[in-house]
Amino acid sequence: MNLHVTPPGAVSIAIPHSAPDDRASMRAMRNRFTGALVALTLSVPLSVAVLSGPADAAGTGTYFSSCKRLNAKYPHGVAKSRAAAQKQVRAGYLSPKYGSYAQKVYWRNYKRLDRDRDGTACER
Ligand SMILES: [Ca+2]
Repeated sequence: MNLHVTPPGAVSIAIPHSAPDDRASMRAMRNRFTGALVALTLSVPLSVAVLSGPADAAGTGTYFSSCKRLNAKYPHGVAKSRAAAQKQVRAGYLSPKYGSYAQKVYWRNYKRLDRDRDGTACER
């Protein structure tokens, strides 16, 4: 049993208990908020990945239409990293170029010229 005794002259502030409709709308609002948060969380790393991915590194690397042309400038190919270049050396090739510009050349051409996707284009 719940008795409310309000002294004369006191201001009573009624705080309504939330009706089922209110709870449903609160739940809908929370779901919308959660959905927006999830969308934001998913889109931020994605956009960062897009900005810093190979497409970005491709910026100014020279285009080569074939390995013959690439090897004319880089006799042992171009590697995406020092580790990738060392992998070629372990495999018995001479070291491909892997400096910052050689990396750009790699990212510009790797889809056509690094068919085995080992991180070095036109190794030999
Ligand atoms: Ca390769």
